[in-house]
Parts: sequence; structure tokens; C-alpha cells
Amino acid sequence: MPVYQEKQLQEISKQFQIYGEILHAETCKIGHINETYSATYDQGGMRIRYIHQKINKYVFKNPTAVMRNLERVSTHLRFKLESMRVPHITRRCLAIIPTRSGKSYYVDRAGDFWRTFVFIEGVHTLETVQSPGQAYQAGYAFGEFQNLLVDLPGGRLHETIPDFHDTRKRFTALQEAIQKDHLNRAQSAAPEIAFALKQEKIVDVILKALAKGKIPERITHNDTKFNNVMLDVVSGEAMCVVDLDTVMPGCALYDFGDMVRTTTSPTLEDELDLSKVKLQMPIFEKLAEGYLATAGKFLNKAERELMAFSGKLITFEIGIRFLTDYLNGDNYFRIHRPGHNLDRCRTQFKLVESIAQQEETMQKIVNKLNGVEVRRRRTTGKTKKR
Ligand code: GN1
Ligand code: MG
Repeated sequence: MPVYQEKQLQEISKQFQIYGEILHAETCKIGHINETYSATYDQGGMRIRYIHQKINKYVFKNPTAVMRNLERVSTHLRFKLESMRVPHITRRCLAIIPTRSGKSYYVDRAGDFWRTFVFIEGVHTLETVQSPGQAYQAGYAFGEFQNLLVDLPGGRLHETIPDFHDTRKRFTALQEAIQKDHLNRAQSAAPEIAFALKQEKIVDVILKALAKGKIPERITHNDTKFNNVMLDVVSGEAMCVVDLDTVMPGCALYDFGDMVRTTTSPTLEDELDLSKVKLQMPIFEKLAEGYLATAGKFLNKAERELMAFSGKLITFEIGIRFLTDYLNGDNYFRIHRPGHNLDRCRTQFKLVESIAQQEETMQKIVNKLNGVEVRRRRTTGKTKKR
């Protein structure tokens, strides 16, 4: 981390209710959007860590709304966990450290918003799933997250990024970027553009179901990447769901879809060897099982029926977002090499193909988990063929 940032962080850290001297700080290289640091303090002779995070103003145009949502969501989660008598609550949900004046964030001289969280010890996040059990944990944790927020009081949350998963608007944005092509990059992405445009028929499926009221609006996380679940390093149990800036009104399937995207392939999001990118069915099965163990308490029939499809749609959506950003000049997602967003896009599209090939089997697994077959057998007396 450059020295000036460390100095800047020392200034920032003084604004929060932390009773200690900052010893050192490191950049956390997670996420494409916010800047995150873990800082070690000497507090009463003990070493203690906190997370300091700067909100990306380009992406989150209304950071006050982000923080208001975060306060409400984390307070509610805490309340629910307390009432369920769950132990170690500060390892189970994000705990905001207030500023010295009691606010949840600090605005620095440059107008940037900073917040501080308790650092959760003894957990880690992983970029890829290494076992079906981990996928189960991720599914369970995000499902439980949605489940605990079903009764959030106080009215609708702010839409911190309006139309975040509006796949039609994402598709239109891609079409515009192709048409403008102001950096002359479209040619270098010709196969990806052709692939994207060919998928138009899937774009409106969930939007239509929402518009018709078949699928309800729910409070959703909206960024359910596998690396947003903290796993206990000893037990492997999912402890805490993080990255709550996009928690807002949404569709449960967006969350499930992004879990499919980020758990089922053994590869990283920007894998260059596309032959390795594929949906692994045993992982999907465990993911769905974990998710339904918790979200199964509230999902309706239409939501359950689109679970496999949602994996394809959300993988496609993120793919076209990477492609759009590549064409527009990489302004949104942080990149680490030229062409990075195009590489990410290719990986997503390869996964879309793999999901499409296996979608029927995936949905059969979901139906089985949902007990559809069992119910049919009960009503018809017949055993359904597999
Ligand atoms: C961004 O920063 P990160 O990695 O948590 C993005 C998600 C994408 C993801 C792709 C606010 O999340 O929507 O799915 O990158 N977050 C925002 O890796 O746009
Ligand atoms: Mg995020």
C-alpha cells in the first residue's frame, strides 16, 4: 500500500470510535468496486483489527442511502440473531463502528465516504468453491440472509443502484456501447458481441414474471458472489455474508443466479483457459440444497421453477456488463490488465453455454429438492419416471 494511503488511513481511523493506536494497514484485494483495508491497532495492549472501507462514489451515487440501508439491515440482522440466541453475533453479521460523533460513516475532505467494521477473525473468503459442502454453505447463508430480512421493518429500502439487475436495461446498454464503439474495440470482441445478441430471448423472462406479479419483490443481497461469504477456517461453516451495499428491493432469483455463476465452475471469473469453465452438477446440487434449506421457507412456485434458468440469466447479465464496460473503456470494473473485462466476459459466456447444456438436469434436481415428485406421487399414486 502506498505510504500516502497509510497516512490518510491514520487520519481516517481517528474519526471512528476505536480506542487504540493504528500499527499498520493492508489493502484487501477483494471486489472490483470499493477500496478496502484491514488495519491492526494496539488497543489496551491487545492487537485488534478493523476494516476501513471507502465507498466508490462513481458506482454508488448516493452513499448516504447506502449507509442508511446498511444501518437498517445490520441492526435487523443483529436483532434477529439475538432473538434466536445465536452465539458470537459479531462473527455472524457485520458490525459497524460509529464515528466519534455517532454516525455510521465519515466524509473526508475529498468528499469520500468511509465506514469501519469489526474485523471478523478466524474466517476466510475463497474465490472458487473447492467442495460441494462449501457450495451448500454459500447457498444456506444467502438463503438465510434473505429469510432473516423478510420482516425488515421501516418501509422499502433505498435502491442504491437503480435497475441493478434490469436485464433489459443491461442489454440496451450493451447495444448502445456496440453502436457507439467510441474506442474501436467492437471488432476485437466480435464473437462475444454476436453471442450476446443471440441470447436476447432470455433477457425479459424474469422481468416479465415480476411485472405480472408471478414473482414478488423481496429484499435481496444482489451481489451473492461466493467470495462474499465468510467461512470459518476451522469448521468451514458460513459465518457471515458481507458486501451489503447492494442489499435492496430485488428478486430472490437474482441472488440464486449469481450463486450459480460464482460457485459452480472450478475457475476464477477471469479464467483464460475456457476449456476449464463449466458447471459442475454435484456442486450445483449442493448449492441448491443449501439455498432451499433456508430460502425454501418463503419461495413461491414460480421462483422455484426458474432457479436453473436464473443461473444462466445472471451469468449472462454479468457477462454483458463486462463486455459493455470493455467497449466503453473500462470505467466501471477495476481492471488489472488490458482486455481484462473482455476476458471476464468470455469466461461468463462459456459458463452460460455450459449451463444451457445442463439446464434441464439442473431444474430436475431443483424440482426433486422441492419435493415436486413426492407431491405428484402422493396425488396420482404413480411413481414419476426419472
Ligand atoms: C462487482 O466489487 P464486487 O466484486 O463485490 C459488482 C457485481 C458484479 C461483480 C462481478 C456494485 O462486485 O455486481 O457481479 O463485480 N458490484 C457492483 O465480479 O456493480
Ligand atoms: Mg460487491
